[in-house]
Amino acid sequence: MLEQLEKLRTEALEGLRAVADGAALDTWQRSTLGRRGIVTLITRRVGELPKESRPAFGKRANQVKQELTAAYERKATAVKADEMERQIATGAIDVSQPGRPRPLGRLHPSTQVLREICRIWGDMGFQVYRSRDVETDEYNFQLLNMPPHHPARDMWDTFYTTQEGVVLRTHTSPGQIHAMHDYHPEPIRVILPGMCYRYEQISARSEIQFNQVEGLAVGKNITFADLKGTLSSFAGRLFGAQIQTRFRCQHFPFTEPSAEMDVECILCSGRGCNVCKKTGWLEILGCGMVHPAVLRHGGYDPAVYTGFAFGMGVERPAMVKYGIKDIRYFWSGDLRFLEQF
Ligand code: FA5
Repeated sequence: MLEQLEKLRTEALEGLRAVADGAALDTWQRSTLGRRGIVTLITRRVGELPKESRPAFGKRANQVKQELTAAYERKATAVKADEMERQIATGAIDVSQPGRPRPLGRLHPSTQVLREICRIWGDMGFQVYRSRDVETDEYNFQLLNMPPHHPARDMWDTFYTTQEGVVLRTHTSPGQIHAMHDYHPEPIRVILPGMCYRYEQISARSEIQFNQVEGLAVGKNITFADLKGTLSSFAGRLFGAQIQTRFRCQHFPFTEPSAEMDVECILCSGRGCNVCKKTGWLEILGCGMVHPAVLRHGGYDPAVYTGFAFGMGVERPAMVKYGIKDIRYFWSGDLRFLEQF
């Protein structure tokens, strides 16, 4: 049987030498080294030999198998290279054609603008403070000067959970109280970015989930002029120094006095469109001086400390910045929209 093995080896190597293309190579591989190939078949017959001859035969059969496998691999590389050269020569592969670009993932436009907003506030000396998405009624409302049944709660259409007193935060303002508890009695200058949730009528400018960036400064002698100057400076950095802004009176239970800041609608250059409700202005944030009751809830004495706070959307400024006409694009998952950023 050993002679048979040697003969088989010589014939297999000769056969391999004659192989000229991929198809013939596959056939050779199957008939020689495959599960039903001759090498496998002869190795299985080892049991027919006398016991004392079996180890020598087994050893040699392994050597032959390894030798043929190595020869096959060398041949496969050579055949592949030959075939490639033939294809190039006959023009089947156009090596001058530019490669196809691989599609790359990218950051969501909200994330891009959120990061830019955080970077600007960082440059202006504000630290990022992370607060929670799931809040208690106490922090989302009561400590912000809205006791149970207070009518001002209607300003935020709230998602309540099945757990009593637990809500999805409707704004990032409850983070103000967490920050005050953590920083007390030090002065504070923080921003609080995060997702907010409201049971809203969805429209071109309102979504049920959106990002906000809250800001809070607490210290001694902080005035409304500081608030106006800081926010105007921020708007200039985000939209460009030429952007027009305006402050309007507003009411928030947790600030007194309160205001809203609008920026000129870039989409219609102030002429009036659906997004700005024909006013030429887009509201991007609410703000005001921290209410004395809120300072007290945070542990700060309002006779000594004052502060300002603001809460801005992220998607609305992004709409202004990039000329996006409908907020619903943000969470639509439409790649034609996302790939533009
Ligand atoms: C508030 O949420 C207040 N907490 C802001 C505040 C903070 C006032 C601190 C005073 C002091 P308002 O509901 O107006 O206010 O929302 C603030 C900003 O979030 C809006 O100007 C807007 O840019 C964005 N926003 C509000 N609702 C939506 C919505 N449904 N879809 C997208 N953006 C929204």
